Amino acid sequence: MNRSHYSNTTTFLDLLFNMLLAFVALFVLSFAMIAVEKKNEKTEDVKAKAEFIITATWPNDLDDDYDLWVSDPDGNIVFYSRREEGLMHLERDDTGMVNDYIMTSEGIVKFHDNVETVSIRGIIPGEYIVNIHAYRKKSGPPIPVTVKIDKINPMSTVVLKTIQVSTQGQETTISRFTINAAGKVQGVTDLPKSLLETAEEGAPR
Ligand SMILES: [Ca+2]
Ligand SMILES: [Ca+2]
Repeated sequence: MNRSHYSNTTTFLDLLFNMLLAFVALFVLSFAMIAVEKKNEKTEDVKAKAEFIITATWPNDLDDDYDLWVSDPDGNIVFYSRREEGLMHLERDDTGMVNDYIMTSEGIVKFHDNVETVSIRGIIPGEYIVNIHAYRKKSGPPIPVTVKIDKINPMSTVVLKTIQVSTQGQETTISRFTINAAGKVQGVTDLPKSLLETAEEGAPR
């Protein structure tokens, strides 16, 4: 083997080694990128747990029990006695002052706010109806009940509305809104529709 041949072989081996290093580096990098993508997917999963949050609030010092009734495009209705239907979930039925004290490991904790919450975990395209029903109204004068409908991904308030509830048994349609397949809110009206009557009609006899 002459000197130049030896030198050529060394250069070739160097080149080969460098190429191998580059391949290894690319390989490692691609795995790192897959890991990052997976992490992002996980974060998306957490974010996607609720697409819409509906809250109803009324003055904290009242022992009145107002209820959220929500229907989806498949005809499912959630309220205090059907807490989970389709992709909707009644997170909390606030009954005025009755369930304001919560037993925890730290003792009794008072939850002072009058707030009832329904979450919608996924999108079914079509019309949703949100009603407020005055289940128990101990207070005399008309009471303001505020309902907020928030879209989560991305965050925006679809409806923020305060109604006056004057009698026990009063049912008010807060909003009817239509969601398209992409999750976009397209139409919002408040044309009245009773969900108590709808639930009764649909109930097995
Ligand atoms: Ca309630
Ligand atoms: Ca309460």
